[in-house]
Amino acid sequence: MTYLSSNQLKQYEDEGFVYPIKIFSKDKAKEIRNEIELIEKEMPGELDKSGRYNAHLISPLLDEVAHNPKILDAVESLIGENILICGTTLFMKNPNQIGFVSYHQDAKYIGLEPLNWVTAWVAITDSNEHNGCMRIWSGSHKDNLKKHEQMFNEGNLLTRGQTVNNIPKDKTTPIVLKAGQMSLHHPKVVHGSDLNKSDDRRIGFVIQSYIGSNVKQLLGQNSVQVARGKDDYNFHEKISRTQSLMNKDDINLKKQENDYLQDIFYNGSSKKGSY
Ligand SMILES: O=C(O)CCC(=O)C(=O)O
Repeated sequence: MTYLSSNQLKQYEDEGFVYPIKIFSKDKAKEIRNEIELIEKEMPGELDKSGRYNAHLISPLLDEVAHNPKILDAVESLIGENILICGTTLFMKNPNQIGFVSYHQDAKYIGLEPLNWVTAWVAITDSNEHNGCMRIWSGSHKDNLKKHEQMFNEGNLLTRGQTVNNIPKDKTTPIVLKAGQMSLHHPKVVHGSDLNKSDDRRIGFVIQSYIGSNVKQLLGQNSVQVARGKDDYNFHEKISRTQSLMNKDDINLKKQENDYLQDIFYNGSSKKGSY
């Protein structure tokens, strides 16, 4: 059992994130990286742009991470025992490429309410200041949602370049993780990341997000997998877990899910008037 300790719960409450939490070994992380890179080799483009969403639907090792009991124990400490997986994202930054994430709050554009949900950022490679680890503005989850501008800057890994301006950089914490460790962050905490200045890739597999079964999608449609407990609310369509690596039916399912997501990201804001 790896439920969060009282110190970890306090860190989450005070700062809006908790880390580092060890989930699996460095060797396991390498195995996962190899599977991601095999998909990239066999299916060029499959994990690019919007293809980076929901890779757990075609990768058995990423599926295993999303359902990892250690992660679920920690998540249960924050959102309760009925846990749904409502999507995942691969945040990959290659060396010698412009790639950053503008500062934003997930709750601003994801459409999941109430905010009984949490995002898990799992390091598949080491993640540090040199290769552009995530940085989080400590305590910012206690404020209201902030104004975001849409800035379509080259290299921004966010679909619509959602940006909170004037971030006090000195109040941000670099979330330094070893491969196999994770952080958990609050829906309202402001976070982003800088360029990868190293000569290797930086890969984060992000379960975005784990939601309590009482959480609705207000901007469109999400499908979910029940990761733990039960779903008495039935707000979302259920989808099955991957059958095998790069299985044809799973690839189609991933595409369907990513089409739903595009609708949330591109049309959702007008429904809610978020920007
Ligand atoms: O991987 C990154 O650099 C940022 C990730 C992020 O924005 C998120 O996990 O919500």
